[in-house]
Amino acid sequence: MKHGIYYAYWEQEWNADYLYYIEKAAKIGFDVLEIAAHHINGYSPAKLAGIKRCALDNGIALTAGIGPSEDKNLSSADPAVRKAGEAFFKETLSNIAKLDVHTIGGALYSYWPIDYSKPVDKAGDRARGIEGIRGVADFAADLGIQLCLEVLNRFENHVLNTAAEGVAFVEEVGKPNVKVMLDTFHMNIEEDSIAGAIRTAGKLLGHFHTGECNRKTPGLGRMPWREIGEALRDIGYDGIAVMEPFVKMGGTVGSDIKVWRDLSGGASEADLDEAARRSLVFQRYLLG
Ligand SMILES: [Mn+2]
Repeated sequence: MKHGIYYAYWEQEWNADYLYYIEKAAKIGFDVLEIAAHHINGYSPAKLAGIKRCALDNGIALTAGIGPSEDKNLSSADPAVRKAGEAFFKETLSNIAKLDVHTIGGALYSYWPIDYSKPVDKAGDRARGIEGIRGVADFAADLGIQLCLEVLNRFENHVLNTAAEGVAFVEEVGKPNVKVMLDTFHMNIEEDSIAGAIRTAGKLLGHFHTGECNRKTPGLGRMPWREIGEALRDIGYDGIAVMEPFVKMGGTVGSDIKVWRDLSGGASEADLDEAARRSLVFQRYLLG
């Protein structure tokens, strides 16, 4: 298993200098840095090439995360929005391919953050989401990219809340490069058994996010890491475990993630680096 971290641990805005975080992740000892795909369509070819080169030079593989905005939602009831979503995905996939990214995860089948002030049509969104993902899956496959559909808790999405729902969705899509993605933070809210959910995903598990129940770095809370490690070994998971901690208030990241207190204990950037390093040691030991 390879181990990574999501850059937004250190950031309060989604747009960031990825060169800086590639070097930081490498120095701490990570194999992988996960970046947000939201802004890269505005990057020049030279900037994309520079990021790819920096990752290569630092021995870091990149993965991408995304929560499409509401106007690019593949499951929208509005055909024009679905069309915009497909165009957005094709452009984004082409650009992340230039970064040598082979895994993109998140609420690809929907949008994020969800606006629950509007009525929810779970069955309709699910059906349109399946068609939408099917419509971009071959395009992604041609670029060597797997689409990992993240199962989210009820407060952030309504289409996929459990591993079983993720598996049923992915099986209905029926494309080999479309996989289930699980995240311990969301599983803690929705699953009867966290290990059971991992076993339910089984061979369809394509990407894995880690974090404590309150999104602190793995090892600081009460998540059953030993049980999680056993389940990942049972299913023969040999993908990437990306820790996705959020511990600082502020900015768009703080408000989108709903961080309303400083969970870092007033940590400096150096303290955050050290906490990530300790968590990486812990995660390698328990997950493998
Ligand atoms: Mn996640």
